[in-house]
Amino acid sequence: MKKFLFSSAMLAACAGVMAGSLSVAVVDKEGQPVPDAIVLVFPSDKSALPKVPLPTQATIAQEKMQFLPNVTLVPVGARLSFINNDPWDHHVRSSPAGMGQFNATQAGFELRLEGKSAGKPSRPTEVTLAKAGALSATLLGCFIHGSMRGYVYVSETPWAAKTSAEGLAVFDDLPEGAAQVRVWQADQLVDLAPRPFNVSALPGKLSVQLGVVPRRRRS
Ligand SMILES: [Cu+2]
Repeated sequence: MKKFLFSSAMLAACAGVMAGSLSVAVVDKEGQPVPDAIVLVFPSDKSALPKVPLPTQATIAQEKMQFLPNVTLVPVGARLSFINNDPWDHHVRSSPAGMGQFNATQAGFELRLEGKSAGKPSRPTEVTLAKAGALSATLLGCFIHGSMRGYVYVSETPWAAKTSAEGLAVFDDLPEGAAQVRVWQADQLVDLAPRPFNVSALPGKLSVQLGVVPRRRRS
């Protein structure tokens, strides 16, 4: 029996870092779930990586005067592809969004995107977010259409997720031990304090409340 236990421990050690799960619920000032918030986890144990890495390529469409998706989450070094599906031109610019440590350190970009001609496929325009080692949120706007707003969050940690329609971000394979949890949301201009969380074998739950009620997006 003792021998068996010893073997299991050895197997676990061979399989790598012990993992735990964490579900983060983001709610607004009024307690309502917040979709499209970015949840970032910084485990102290950095020897493991998520099973599913963040996508290194993302496409942002311009459709009916909106950026789709409205919030894009990518890792440092990711390529962004812009596709204008509107029949008119968009002149997309990026600029820093938010305040404090979530401020952008990303070099800005400006793209002139021709309107889509009938019967022809849209031509994508690419941008690489090469700036390393920085947390940043970039506001996307359009010089021509002032109401257009979109966001790109470039994550420095591989443990990052966008909240679902229910305001949830779920991490299934976090390294066990101490971690810091941060939340970014476009309308939350004052950075929220990082939340310490101890990841264990038991499923963890954390609720983070914004100090604002985000503007509801047009849809
Ligand atoms: Cu535009």
